[in-house]
Amino acid sequence: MRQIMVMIGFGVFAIPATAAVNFTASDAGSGKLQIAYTTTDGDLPRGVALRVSLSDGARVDFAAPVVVEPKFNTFIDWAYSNPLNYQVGNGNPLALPTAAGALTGDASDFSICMGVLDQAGGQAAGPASATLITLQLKGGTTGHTAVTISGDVFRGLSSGVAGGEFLSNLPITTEINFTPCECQCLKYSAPFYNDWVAWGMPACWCFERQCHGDINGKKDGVAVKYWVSGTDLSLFKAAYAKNDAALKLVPNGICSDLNHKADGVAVKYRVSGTDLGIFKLYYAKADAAVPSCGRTDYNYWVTP
Ligand SMILES: [Ca+2]
Repeated sequence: MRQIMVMIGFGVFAIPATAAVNFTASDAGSGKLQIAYTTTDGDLPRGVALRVSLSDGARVDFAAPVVVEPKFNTFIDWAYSNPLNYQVGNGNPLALPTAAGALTGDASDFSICMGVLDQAGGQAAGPASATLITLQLKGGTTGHTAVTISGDVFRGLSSGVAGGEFLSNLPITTEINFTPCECQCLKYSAPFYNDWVAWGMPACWCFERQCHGDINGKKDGVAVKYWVSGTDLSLFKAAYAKNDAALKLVPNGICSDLNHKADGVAVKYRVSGTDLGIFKLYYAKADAAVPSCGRTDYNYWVTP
């Protein structure tokens, strides 16, 4: 009888013989991504393997709690990375995107891989519908990210579902907004991002012409006002050729580090001869000769 029904289904209505899983991805607020699914015809998934890609430099917050549907209790990649103390239920499903193993840090591309085991360790089925996972994302270079979820073909099928012949609606894309904007004036991709963090994220590094010698972020002067003025020269002199400990004692001393590097021949200084060369180039020059630093490394400019 069932066979006849299936045949009728194929012949008349062209209904596929495979079960279907519909994934949804949504913005759960505060930078959280929530992935859910529903099944359409009674066949239940036994595992999922999804690949997640975040645009605009957004990343999953590796240190934040990961909330997972409790029936999905088996995280193979976590077990792979923690072979000595693994038990069912340990860890979370975040995994490396193109290699076996648990995720090791914040990432823009990652996988979610999890399965369902019963008390005896045998493969069991997940619910007919579930909020699969809720993840905390971090803002990247803009106040939003496009999240693309596809089947993880490194681990499984393009449907993203294991346990039967499932069709799914993957890939899907959703937009997550970071409100208020969690992005910082400096992009994560800036080569000097780590130095910026190490020096307490000085706002002056995000002045539009700081890299060209405008240390105070202002045009000033007595007769003619310049972006790189006598005021900047005083600030520069105060910070020049100081070791890090001494530089930290100079108010806003790090603002005179124009190339955002420690350099020098014998001894390396944050505010070095290289910075002096930059400073001279733009000192007391007309506005047109002191261009913007450009947005390659910056999300937005800070004004003092
Ligand atoms: Ca200035």
